[in-house]
Amino acid sequence: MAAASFTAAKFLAPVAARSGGDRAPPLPAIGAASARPRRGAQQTRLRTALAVSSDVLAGNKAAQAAAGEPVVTREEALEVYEDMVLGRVFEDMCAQMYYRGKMFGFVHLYNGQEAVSTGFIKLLNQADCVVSTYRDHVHALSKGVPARSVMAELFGKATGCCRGQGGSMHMFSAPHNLLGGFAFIGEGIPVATGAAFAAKYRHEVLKQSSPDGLDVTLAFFGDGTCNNGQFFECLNMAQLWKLPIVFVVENNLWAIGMSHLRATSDPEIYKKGPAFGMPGVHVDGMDVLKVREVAKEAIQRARRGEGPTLVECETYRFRGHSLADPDELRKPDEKSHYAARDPITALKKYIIEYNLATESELKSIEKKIDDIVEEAVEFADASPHPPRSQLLENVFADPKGFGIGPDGKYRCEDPKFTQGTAQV
Ligand SMILES: Cc1ncc(C[n+]2csc(CCOP(=O)(O)OP(=O)(O)O)c2C)c(N)n1
Ligand SMILES: [Mg+2]
Repeated sequence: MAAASFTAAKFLAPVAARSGGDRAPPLPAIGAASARPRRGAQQTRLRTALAVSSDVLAGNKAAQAAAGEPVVTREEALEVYEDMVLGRVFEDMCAQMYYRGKMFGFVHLYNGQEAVSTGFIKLLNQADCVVSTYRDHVHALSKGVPARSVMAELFGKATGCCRGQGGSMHMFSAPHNLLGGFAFIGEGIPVATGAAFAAKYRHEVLKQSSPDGLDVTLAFFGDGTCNNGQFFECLNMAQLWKLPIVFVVENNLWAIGMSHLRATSDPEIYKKGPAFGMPGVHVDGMDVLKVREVAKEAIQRARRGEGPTLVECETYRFRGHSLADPDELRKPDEKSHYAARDPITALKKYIIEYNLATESELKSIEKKIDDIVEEAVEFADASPHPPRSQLLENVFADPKGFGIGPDGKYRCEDPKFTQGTAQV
């Protein structure tokens, strides 16, 4: 059975019980494994995948916890803590820099959602791929792109990971297999599906992948994006071809100012996995250790060649949609409900309770991160702007096209170019 490696099926409390939104959705009476054979459908086409609950710490893990044993080692806990603190401090610094006029365009911060990025991406190998959205800085950091390259990119500087051509919504780094932030919602999902197809091709046809198994791709996107056709098309292809991909939905309950519960006919996104024959899993996205357990299982399934998994992480953003959003639509009690579940505070508590590290050890991690982020700002600020000749680079595939003149020089190098008088 496709979902056999996930723990037993156990259903969530109805979504209506969640905080957020202003309309209770009709409660779906659909059991996860309830997909009935359509008339004439063959037995072999029956869906066998299960939608499973987030409670992955049940069973062995619960026994471990009951016996007073932590579910992570000290090294793992500290790595995870450091990455989450890096994400938070970096984003807070971005807010400061944005309001000081150091960044241009829209900037979407990730505060509150760190458990998802860290819980998944820190389990990847270098050769594995990440595809993100416009809320992409922290995914880049978790994948190992240096903070100074991300900050310089945000400042539009030549030393940024895209040499200043991408900006906030388009982080990309080939050496880290970060295949991009994408500003159009859903746009990254086919790219991720293609990357997963390439990994399968390398493994099965070219016999090129590592002995561990297939390289895995993680596609991150939001709840609002799950009502977009590309999501459904890619779920279909990924399952049809058993691609090594994990679809990670960061369900923060809102798509700009649209409540997920108002916009979605069945708000339990994870149940859409079994509709395509893959496991769908819901996890508490404010608990990094739970996310990590689910992520481990989904990534291993993909690596073993067992195909895709859809994981819905219930999370929350602590700031407005972007730094230009006054965030007046979400109710204060909803915000405070999730603020009280801050994933970094929760992990800190866990680390101390289980004696994985002392308060002062965590403080020194926080200090180290403060220094890294300070240095990133200094580096970005001191870096040069991209040269004018870079303006049309990567815009035109045809070197004889609009961007480059017959003399082989970029047309933008013509001093008359910006005056609109250059011959093109
Ligand atoms: C194809 C497309 N349509 C509309 C938009 C405008 N838009 C920008 S963000 C957004 C909401 C996305 O919400 P969600 O997927 O939940 O992600 P979140 O911002 O919550 O991380 C929309 C509709 C867009 N970027 N792309
Ligand atoms: Mg959302």
